[in-house]
Amino acid sequence: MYNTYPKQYYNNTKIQNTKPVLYTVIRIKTKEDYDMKHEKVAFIGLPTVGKTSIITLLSENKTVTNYDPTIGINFGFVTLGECEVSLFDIAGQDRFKFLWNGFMRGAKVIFVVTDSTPKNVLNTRRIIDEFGNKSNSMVLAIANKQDLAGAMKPSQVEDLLNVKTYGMVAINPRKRILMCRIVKEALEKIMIENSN
Ligand SMILES: Nc1nc2c(ncn2[C@@H]2O[C@H](COP(=O)(O)OP(=O)(O)OP(=O)(O)O)[C@@H](O)[C@H]2O)c(=O)[nH]1
Ligand SMILES: [Mg+2]
Repeated sequence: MYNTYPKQYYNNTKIQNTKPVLYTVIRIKTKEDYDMKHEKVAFIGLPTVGKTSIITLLSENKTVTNYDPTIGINFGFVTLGECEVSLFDIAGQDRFKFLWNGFMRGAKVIFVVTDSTPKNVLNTRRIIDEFGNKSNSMVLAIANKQDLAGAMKPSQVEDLLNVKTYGMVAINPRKRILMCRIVKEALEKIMIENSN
């Protein structure tokens, strides 16, 4: 998973972290790449809700323990069946909101992530109103941090957000399979809808 805005650059100090970005851009395609379908999925939501944790779990099968705010965006990839899915995790901080529309463009599915606290869910509702309705993508929600005391149940979050909502614990490695299944089923549903 590669951050396009290396923190070293952002802090105006030494640039050390640009190689992985180039690697992503000029990656030589293999025959298998051409045989595969490619789809884009984006994750948006307020800071600290767990977007980076989710794409790290999906793409690297690792859990995130520290909070390292995303600067700009992170990319990740996961192969689900015959499909290589590129995962775009867009920084939640207000100063990066100008990026959201651009990076969501072309995404088949947009996951709006919340940390399942009542306050965050209500603020997430505003995000859906502002960004979700503009796009042609399928919009789904992730009620993350289900392990924390006081977390709203996914069904309660769904009632407030008015979009299909899945519970998640992005710091639990055993939840990776569930998260893969959620993404795969969403993409399959879109494919079926588009073929009708
Ligand atoms: N308890 C708990 N903590 C979690 C969970 N998912 C993520 N976290 C923690 O929440 C913190 C923030 O997670 P991130 O994934 O960095 O949050 P983010 O949404 O990417 O935040 P920004 O990059 O600022 O937009 C980290 O310390 C994670 O370890 C979860 O399901 N349960
Ligand atoms: Mg992040």
